[in-house]
Amino acid sequence: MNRYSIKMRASNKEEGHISGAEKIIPEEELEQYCTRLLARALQHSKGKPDFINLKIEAIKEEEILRLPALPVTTVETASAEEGQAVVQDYLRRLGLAHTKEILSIWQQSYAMRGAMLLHADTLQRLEPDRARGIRATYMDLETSDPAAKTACSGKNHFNEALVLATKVVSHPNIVAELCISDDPDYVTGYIASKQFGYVRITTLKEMGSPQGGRIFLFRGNEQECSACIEYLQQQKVLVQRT
Ligand code: PML
Ligand code: MG
Repeated sequence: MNRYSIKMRASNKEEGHISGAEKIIPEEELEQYCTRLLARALQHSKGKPDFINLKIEAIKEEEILRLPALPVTTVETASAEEGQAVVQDYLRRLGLAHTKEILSIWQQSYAMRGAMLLHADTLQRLEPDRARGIRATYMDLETSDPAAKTACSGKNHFNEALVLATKVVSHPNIVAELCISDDPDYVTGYIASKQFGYVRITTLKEMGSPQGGRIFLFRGNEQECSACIEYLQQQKVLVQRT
């Protein structure tokens, strides 16, 4: 089956980045998804875009890696403080020593477009471009469920994050991913790892805060780091939910 990757990004002069989304879909669905992503770009609550980019690339079936979605659990928390303590506890359980420092470095990712790639033990930052960060891309949920397809016209934070986290933590050198949304009204975040799966934390920041970002925690040598960045940015992945 011929597949295509479609990526949409929209921006305007006042806000900068407004919205972005991506899909990997069969050729016969290409037209309808272009329309949906365009609608999504035009209807975002952040404002009207003055620039919309739709990038479409053909993908060969043999280039695609299929991964089962991480198992999902939820921890209910009542405050940002409680949520951060849960993250710290999971980092400890993953065998990391510098849990407090990692939480504090996480805040530096809030100003970045992509994610921070941080050495889990030395706390060295590993992104080649620190302002841009690492953008995990070329991934989608493989589904035949029509409801999931319709949902594409609006953002589904959870589905999109589960796909990204599954791709990211499936790499052998990634120990965990931490994420807080930058959407002011979305306070659920997560810590994902091979060991504990995708752990949703219901309150991880204050309501109304536009501060959010991602850290990928890496363990390995320089060569493994280059291979990991290549995987995060180039490997085509379809995530399957059972
Ligand atoms: C984002 O805004 O893209 C991050 C979404 C985090 C989703 C957390 C969840 O609902 O599980
Ligand atoms: Mg956002």
